[in-house]
Amino acid sequence: MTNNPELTAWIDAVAALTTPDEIHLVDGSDDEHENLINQMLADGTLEKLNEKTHPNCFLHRSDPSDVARVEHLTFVCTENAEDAGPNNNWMAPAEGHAKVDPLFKGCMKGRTMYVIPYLMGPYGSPFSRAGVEITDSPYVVANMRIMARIGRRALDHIEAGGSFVRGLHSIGQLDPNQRFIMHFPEQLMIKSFGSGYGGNALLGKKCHALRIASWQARTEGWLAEHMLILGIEDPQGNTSYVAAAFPSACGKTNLAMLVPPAALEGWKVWTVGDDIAWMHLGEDGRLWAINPEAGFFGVAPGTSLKTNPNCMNTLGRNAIYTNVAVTPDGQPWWEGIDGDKPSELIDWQGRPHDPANGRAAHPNSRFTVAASQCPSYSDQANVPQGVPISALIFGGRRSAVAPLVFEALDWEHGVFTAAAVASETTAAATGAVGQVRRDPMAMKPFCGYNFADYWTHWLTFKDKSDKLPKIFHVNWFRKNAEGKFMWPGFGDNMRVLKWITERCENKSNVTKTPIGLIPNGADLDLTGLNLDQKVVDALLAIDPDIWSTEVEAIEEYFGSFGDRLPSAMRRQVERIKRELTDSQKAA
Ligand code: GTP
Ligand code: SPV
Ligand code: MN
Repeated sequence: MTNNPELTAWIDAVAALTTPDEIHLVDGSDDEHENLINQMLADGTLEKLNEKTHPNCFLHRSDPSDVARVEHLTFVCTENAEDAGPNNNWMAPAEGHAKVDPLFKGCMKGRTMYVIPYLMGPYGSPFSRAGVEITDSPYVVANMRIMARIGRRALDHIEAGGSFVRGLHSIGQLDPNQRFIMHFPEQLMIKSFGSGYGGNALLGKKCHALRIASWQARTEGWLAEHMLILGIEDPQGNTSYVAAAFPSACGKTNLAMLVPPAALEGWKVWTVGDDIAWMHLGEDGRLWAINPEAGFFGVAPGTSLKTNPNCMNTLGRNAIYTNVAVTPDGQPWWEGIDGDKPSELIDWQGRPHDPANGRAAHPNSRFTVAASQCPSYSDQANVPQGVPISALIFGGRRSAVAPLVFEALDWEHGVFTAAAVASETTAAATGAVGQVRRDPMAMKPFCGYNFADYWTHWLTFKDKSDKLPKIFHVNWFRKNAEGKFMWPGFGDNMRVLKWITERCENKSNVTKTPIGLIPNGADLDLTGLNLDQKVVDALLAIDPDIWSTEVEAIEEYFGSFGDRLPSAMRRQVERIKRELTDSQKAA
């Protein structure tokens, strides 16, 4: 199958354990893909959607108990528990293997075992990394084909002697009680059992490109982050790049494909990536980012021509939809899509839609589609060295507390700000929705090691370069007393991006507050936006009382990391507390 002896030995060992009927080395060809699709149409794994309106599009309904990432069943298995940190579920590697290996025993009997060589990152990039996922799910193969660069060219990379991450996956019986997503960063290995869904099963994505890669990035001096990458072109035609980390289902895909409002004439946004960024310091001292992925696995609900036209124009063809609803004529449908709600729908579980059963599309229903189909796809997206990053943006979904935007004072304060991000939980993971939790750098579910060590790693960059990006914090999700979003969001987020771009050129003025630098009223371009000045003021206000409580919560959270917490984090807490007290006294 392959001339790489390590890979051959591993394939043989997995086959001996899982006893598949057949073994198929995935080459990524069109013929192979067509065969897989036909097989899935025949066995009901996929349903064909309306060929006229949605050419080459398919619907998959996952098991109703298998619709999102499962954080409580996700483990980081390191020799030393402290290395995984309080931010991860931990098991010793031997224990982890002993837990899952018996589940894999004979699990592919009657099934085909697919061996998918894949590359994360552009062909020819020194930053790209290879992996091999072995899976018994043809749905995973079809999705990996969109999300990563799979097949022959990835195998060439491995056969040329590169190391690769081993990912073993089986859907098992889709039993939530026999489901584990295990990571062995010291062994560059992933074992995932019992789920066919997204981040649990497409192992190149969160498991490899974040949990394993973040571990590698620390030891090798780079960053693997849960970030979109976009280019901002100004009316003069100059493009600068930013990367932004928001927690799952908090606006990365939407920001990455933003269409500026008409009033901001001449501004354009170019999409490089929508979920993951790998960043390296260049010889010029700047941070350069690549998108390791090749496709989007995006949230369907809320996506419309109004909110995200570039996305709607991306996903209408050659796409796989998971857990959306369908109209009687076979078109995908979800809450928030354009037009009126059709009187008849089939819901995400395949039943005639009855509002008594909840929403028609699952709140975490998704589309899988090639990035190259996106109208705003950047011509720099496949450049081997990546794009130079001028600003890093962090944020969360906070109905209160966090202002629309602020700028960190310097790198150390920026790392603190990112580490202190909190956000309301969403349907992207199982569990309660809408609960505020700390989600540092939007990496709570994805950092493959102790957050304290991760912040220390972030802080080391300060001494390595004086050309690091500026750091910002944003929040599109503030709500008023009626529970309505105060900021229009989506395309209008361009107004904040424009201010950020200007700040990177040290153009506009700011007001200093204890938590960071806030735009001066007139500097945030609100032309054409009919927003009451009172609302703008409220969006930018920093209330010292509310923030005192917030900083206490941050301090308490940091306390859970004990002695490993970098002293810079404590220093920032103390400074902000002191300055808040001063401003309370002054008031
Ligand atoms: P993952 O793929 O889970 O990582 O999510 P994501 O961070 O890419 O989030 P996405 O852009 O898919 O947005 C998630 C949800 O938030 C969707 O329902 C969007 O419609 C909604 N959303 C995105 N941006 C905004 C915004 O600026 N304002 C408001 N109110 N909602 C937004
Ligand atoms: C996320 O939850 O951040 C996602 C979807 O991007 S998943 O691939 O399931 O992780
Ligand atoms: Mn994501």
